[in-house]
Amino acid sequence: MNGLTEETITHWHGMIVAEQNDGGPRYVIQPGGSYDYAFTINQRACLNWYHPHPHMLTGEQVNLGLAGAFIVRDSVEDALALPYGAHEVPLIIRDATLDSAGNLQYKPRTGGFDGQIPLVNGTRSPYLAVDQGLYRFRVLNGANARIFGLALSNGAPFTLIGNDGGLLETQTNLTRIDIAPAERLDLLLSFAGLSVGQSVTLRDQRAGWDLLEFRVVAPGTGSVPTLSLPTISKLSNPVTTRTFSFDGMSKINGKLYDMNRIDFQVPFGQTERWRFTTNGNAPHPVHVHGASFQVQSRTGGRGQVFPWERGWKDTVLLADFETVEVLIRFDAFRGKYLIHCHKLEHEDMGMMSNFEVV
Ligand SMILES: [Cu+2]
Repeated sequence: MNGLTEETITHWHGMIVAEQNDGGPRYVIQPGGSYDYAFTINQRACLNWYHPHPHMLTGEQVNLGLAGAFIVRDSVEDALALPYGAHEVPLIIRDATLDSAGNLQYKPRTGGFDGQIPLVNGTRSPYLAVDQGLYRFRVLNGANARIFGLALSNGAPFTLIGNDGGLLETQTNLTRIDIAPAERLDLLLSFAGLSVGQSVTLRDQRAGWDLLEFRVVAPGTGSVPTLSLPTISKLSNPVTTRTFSFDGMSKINGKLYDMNRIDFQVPFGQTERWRFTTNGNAPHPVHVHGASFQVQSRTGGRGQVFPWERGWKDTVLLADFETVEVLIRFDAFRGKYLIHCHKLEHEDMGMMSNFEVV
């Protein structure tokens, strides 16, 4: 039910659902109205999230707090006996600006909202009391536009085991991970190397921010295990290549979003290569509805595919001077879906395109 004084609709980011349940802008609910969703969850275990998707109002509504995460589980993941309960912690990281009364204040900029302070799970200057054991952190960048450069204050590595579309094939120790809006991470971290009474801080090395202090308050045991992670079938042999140029701050392939225009059709079940390019005004986190994709290459700019970009993704970061290629196949539902920039201010200005799986 829409209790706002403006239109809204909820999109289930990362969920593979039919068009009627995807919550795109063509399905907005008027104030006082309601919408019935009903869908079966049939996909890999992963961390997904939900947020509004009304045309031109997404940035404001997400920034003022209408978003959250949810976890999908399956038997493959269960078999790994990963940390759970108090040792599995979702971390929704975003930035915010507060007014003099301490309320969230949305001040959009065409280059993307630039908040003055970080929030983790909606909390300012947070800490988490931990024991010396092993933890699983389910991380979501829930910011409108900010990229976070995650690192620990003591230089210790995280163990990356998953991302947007669930578990990766291999675990990787990394001392820094850059995460763009809408991207997710599945991280293992043991505090066994710290004494009770010590602490370590999760930091954002891009802004120089402290994000979350881990205070070790109790003894515990548990080091990072060597996991037998699932294999991922690779998409291959694309039938066609489509190029999407993210132009300026509001256009894809030179066009502003038009809710009533379908820009292209994609045959159901066909593997395609989608090439994302930009001629400036990036970074653009590119998000696709209706299917996950596999990142193949990044040329120019940072010039590599990072460990957190392997496996299944629904959002990939495109920076200036970069071309990113992915393979994608829509094999769950026919219907109308979206590709757009997930810098929400770009999305709201029209950097979005409708397509139809036929
Ligand atoms: Cu953009």
